[in-house]
Amino acid sequence: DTGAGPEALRRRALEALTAARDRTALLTSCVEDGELTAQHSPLMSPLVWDLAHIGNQEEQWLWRAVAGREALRPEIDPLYDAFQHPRASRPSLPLLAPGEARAYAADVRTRVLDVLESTPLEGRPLVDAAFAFGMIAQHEQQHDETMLITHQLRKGPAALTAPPPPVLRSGPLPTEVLVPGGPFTMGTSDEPWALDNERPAHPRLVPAFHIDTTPVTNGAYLAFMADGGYTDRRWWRPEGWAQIREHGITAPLFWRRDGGQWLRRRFGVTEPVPEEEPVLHVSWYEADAYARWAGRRLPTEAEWEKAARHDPVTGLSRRYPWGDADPGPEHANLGQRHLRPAAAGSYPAGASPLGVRQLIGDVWEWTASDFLPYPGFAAFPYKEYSEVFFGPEHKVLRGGSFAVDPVACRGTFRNWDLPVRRQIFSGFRTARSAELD
Ligand code: AVJ
Ligand code: FE
Repeated sequence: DTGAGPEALRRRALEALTAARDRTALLTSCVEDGELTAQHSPLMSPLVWDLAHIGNQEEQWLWRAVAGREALRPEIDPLYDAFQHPRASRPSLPLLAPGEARAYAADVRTRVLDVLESTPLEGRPLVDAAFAFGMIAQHEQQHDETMLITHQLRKGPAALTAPPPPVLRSGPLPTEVLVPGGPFTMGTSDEPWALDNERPAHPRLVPAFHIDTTPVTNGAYLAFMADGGYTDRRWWRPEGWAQIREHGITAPLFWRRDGGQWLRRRFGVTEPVPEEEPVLHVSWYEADAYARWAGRRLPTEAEWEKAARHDPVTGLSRRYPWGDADPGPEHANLGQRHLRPAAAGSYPAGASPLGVRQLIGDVWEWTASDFLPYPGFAAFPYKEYSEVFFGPEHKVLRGGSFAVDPVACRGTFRNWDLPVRRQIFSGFRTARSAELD
């Protein structure tokens, strides 16, 4: 059964929940329990908070809201409410200990799988069940990316290893691609697991523009650094200039100069910065400054999505750059299979109709755009997922990183963060308007 019938929905939900839990188990078992309660960075929660928060959200949405059952641990809800406790304060909360957190998440999961077997997946009184299972699987995978960021910030020897991405390259590529002007369909109204901020589908007029064929590489970024990029105020927004001055920032996060060369530390291993890889761990301000130095700019969110989804032959928007098929290992570097981005120009099978590469996977891509609702937006199922973050203080990132699972990544998926953030798996590509030709 590969269609959209109830059995296929059920199977997809089971697979997505199971894959997420396998990843969570790996991320929370590859270090000693003592490290789960430690604060590896004030920017992040202790790993044991993510673990119990995953279980608590699952309890709230699937056990309570979908199944209509009585709360299992209502007294811990406030501890795991992200809005009540900023990340830096979470280590000092009376959190469930690692063993308790594991047992709680496992207990919720056992109950939820019973619910999945016995619940009609069509519309339910409180929340649509088919959507809720997908939302919770995505939520866990999002926290699995968050936990991988915590692992990257953690000191000490490697706890996680993975093979490097395959070398999947073909001939020389043009540096940029022209995307013709005209309307395209942005967002979605029919992707079943799309979150509220991706909805609804709506027309957008996007004038012609050029966009980089691949994300900006470490090699290109090193040229910006060598040209005094971090010491020339001309390239920087005032807030970005203030940040690099205050914190003495002269390179992407996790980079260190050793004699004549730049090294970077990744998951406990230090190595020379590979020039052909997309640059990673840069803030929106660094991406914006690089683009200005290069005589270009960041793409808007609409430009990014048009480059990723618009098929100029049919005029329709695809689910992914390569078409409507779910992401396979030949299309994109996703799912923590490899703990690094692939060389720029990789994944020819994942190219867009116009030949833009690596839009999905590898690195999150900063866009020029503020995180704002689409026309017709309706918060669903809760205001705290997206709505409370709308506004000029958050910038949109697109495309997903090597750390994102396919279930939480699509051509329409929108991520957001503060423009100063650089511990996330963030890179970028640049663009320019075509009317300046
Ligand atoms: C969409 C990645 C910004 O991690 O803050 C997790 C996802 N929302 N739990 C975040 C999320 C609630 C969210 N981002
Ligand atoms: Fe969460």
